[in-house]
Amino acid sequence: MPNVAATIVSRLQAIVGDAHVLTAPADVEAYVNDWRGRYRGTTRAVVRPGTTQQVSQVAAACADANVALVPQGGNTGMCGAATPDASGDEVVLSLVRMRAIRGVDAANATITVEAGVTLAAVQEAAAQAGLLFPLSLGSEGSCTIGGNLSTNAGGTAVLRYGNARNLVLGIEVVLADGRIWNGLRGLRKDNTGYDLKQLFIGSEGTLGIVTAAVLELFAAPRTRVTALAAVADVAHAVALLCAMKQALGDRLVGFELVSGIALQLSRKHHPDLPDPLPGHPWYALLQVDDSAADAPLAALVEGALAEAVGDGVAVDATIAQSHEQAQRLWALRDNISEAQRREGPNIKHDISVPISAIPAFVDDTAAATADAFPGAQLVVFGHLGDGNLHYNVAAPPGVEAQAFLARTAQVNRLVHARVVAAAGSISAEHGIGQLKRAELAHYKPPLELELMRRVKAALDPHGLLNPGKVL
Ligand code: FAD
Ligand code: 2HG
Ligand code: ZN
Repeated sequence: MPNVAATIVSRLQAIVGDAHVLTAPADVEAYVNDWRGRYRGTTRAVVRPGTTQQVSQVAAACADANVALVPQGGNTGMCGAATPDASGDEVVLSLVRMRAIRGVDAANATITVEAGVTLAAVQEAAAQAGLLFPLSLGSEGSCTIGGNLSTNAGGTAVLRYGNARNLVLGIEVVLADGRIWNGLRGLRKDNTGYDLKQLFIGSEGTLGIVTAAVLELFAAPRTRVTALAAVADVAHAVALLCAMKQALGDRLVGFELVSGIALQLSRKHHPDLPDPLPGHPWYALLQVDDSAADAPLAALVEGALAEAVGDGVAVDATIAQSHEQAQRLWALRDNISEAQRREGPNIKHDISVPISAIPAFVDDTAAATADAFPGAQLVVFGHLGDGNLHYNVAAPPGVEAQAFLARTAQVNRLVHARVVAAAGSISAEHGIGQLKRAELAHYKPPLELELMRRVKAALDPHGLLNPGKVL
């Protein structure tokens, strides 16, 4: 009898067609590396099914052959969660061909999309229907809805609309054994037992393969104000956040914190971008939306910011005068990640603590980092409105990046110990993947880990879905 694992490639070819099973090194190259260039694996094959039925048959064939699957969307993740291991035994299951928008129900304010649709394409389809899909990330042109749900992505509008999991009404999932669970319900209220979809959301491809989802849409903003404020320190940024929430209510959609260092790094790699309030240590970028076309939003925001400056909460502020100016302010913020990548490797911490604890966390961690790793460069920015900071640490000038990366475990411990002391989370939005597995095992209470393992065993008893990730 032929070895089933050895014949898996031909079985996959029979399911999806030869053209959609990639095995040549040049063809699989883009699927075995991660966006940050931190992980590299090898794969038996990359299979690219075009329908849910094909995903189901692929999963069943792999289960039969005891071959592990690594689901992958846009491959923009930050934790190596979509990269196969080095064994060459795993199959990468790319969902990028599943790009159909199955339908928009305007009266129900929902859109049903397949897993491989990019986030930008969902936003665009919602806009064409006169509605808004509010999830928004710097990677939105390439990341996919399957990846967004599987990482429970956050982004820059969580303050108003919540994380990805808050925007999902239903999902379709292929289970480890190939069965299809059609949970594509468009209901806002459904208390018929456990909310199973939420188990799959944020599970990083370890519990099931998301093939489609029903997403919630919202009234489109007709008036938008984008503003940049300079503040003296993080405590003042938090005070400004509180003042803006009070003044603007839920019209405040995003409130991003950017250190002066992070902003200048972004400009270093995009010198065409503006520097409207030069020379400050910290900035807050605000987005304020109203669904009414004639809302006096600009006057409201201007008044609130003027009061904040008058009260000494902010040092200075500027409001974008056009859509183009607003986009350029957002580009300053959104390009930080890419600018840091161009600078070379860095040690990322994607953390959350209660918003009230952020100023002390930032001060204390900066002092401790300077003590333990003199000259280490801190690039701190993120979603202050959600209590989520990207606390990235890069090598001191003159120190070879790889030599500094060898100290990752110590740097992680320094930062994460302070996160946990502040009752925070070591992964606010990027997930665990392979990057933070050891940290998860170290910090999660044993009972939570045990419950997670039991869920994993129930849904993937043979450990064939994205092994070596999360747990
Ligand atoms: P991938 O990277 O392909 O996969 C990510 C994980 O999901 C892996 O575990 C993979 O196995 C799993 N997966 C993918 N598709 C499926 C599926 N259909 N079924 C089951 N599992 C699946 N993230 C944020 O949260 N907030 C941000 O603001 C943000 N900004 C970013 C900015 C930049 C410039 C970049 C490069 C990344 C950013 N990210 C951000 C990280 C990343 O874009 C998100 O995690 C995104 O949700 C990943 O989507 P993807 O399609 O690229 O998934
Ligand atoms: C962002 O908010 C992303 O820009 C990426 O989550 C953060 O690169 C990072 O550390
Ligand atoms: Zn982020």
